[in-house]
Amino acid sequence: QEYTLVKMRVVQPYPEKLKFAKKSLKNKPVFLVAATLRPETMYGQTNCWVHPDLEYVAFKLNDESIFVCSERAAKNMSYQGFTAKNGEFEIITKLKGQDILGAKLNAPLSFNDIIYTLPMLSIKPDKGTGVVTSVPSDSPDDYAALTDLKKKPAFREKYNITDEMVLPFEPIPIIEIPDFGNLCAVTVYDELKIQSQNDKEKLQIAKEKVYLKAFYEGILIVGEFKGQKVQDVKKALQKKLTDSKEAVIYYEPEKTIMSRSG
Ligand code: ZZB
Repeated sequence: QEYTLVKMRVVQPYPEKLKFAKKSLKNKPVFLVAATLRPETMYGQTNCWVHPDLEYVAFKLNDESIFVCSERAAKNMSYQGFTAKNGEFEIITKLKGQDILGAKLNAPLSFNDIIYTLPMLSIKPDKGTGVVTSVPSDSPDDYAALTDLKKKPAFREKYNITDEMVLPFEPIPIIEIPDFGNLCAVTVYDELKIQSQNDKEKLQIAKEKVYLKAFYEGILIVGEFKGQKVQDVKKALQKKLTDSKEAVIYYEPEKTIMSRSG
């Protein structure tokens, strides 16, 4: 499986736990890296998700910048030429998702200059990097999780998330899809009467409803490829992001192969 790894730069002031590692960071840029299949949606990023209870690592790349992601993903990256020595990666510090919640980020292409790192409880530890970028206009999971945080002050408090990190951020219309309008995730969320990010079955149906339709019939309504079909610009946007070093290509081994080899 090929993903686009979007580099979301951590902006000062760093979270306490990253400051601790500052000596070894030597002002090198630190990125939370999110695996996505939808590079064409990056205009609509409103926040980044991490799981509060999952473990993440900060490790050094061969260009000395720092990536934060799951240890499993770091290991995969070390076999894909990201680090100085094949199969090896130098962990600067281990972190819990909790430790990076609230971190300020600058994300490529996003219409928001600054977005925040927020908690999502449905993040799968064994997929991608464990860091997920949030596009609530086009991803039902993201819209559900953002709506949960907006609706439930107690949920924000539990994770020390302030109002300013959540309340100003609305889904941004970026792709027009026939029958679904320009906020397809909001459309299906309402249609299926989804209640929260824990509504697993409905969210699965919601995703299936929009996925193929977005790919084959979606039209970008923003950015330099405005007016073009999603299927025609996906590759071009991936290339734009990798050429500008705001993203890299990352491969995930098939799970069946992983389990066969132990
Ligand atoms: C931006 C985005 C915009 C995404 C969208 C989806 C959608 P798939 O197809 O099942 O492989 N993702 C990545 N890693 C994780 C994880 N560890 N746990 C939970 N979710 C994760 O799903 C790939 C997508 O799942 C990725 O693409 C990422 O969210 C999320 F408009 O990135 B996506 C209808 C979906 N729309």
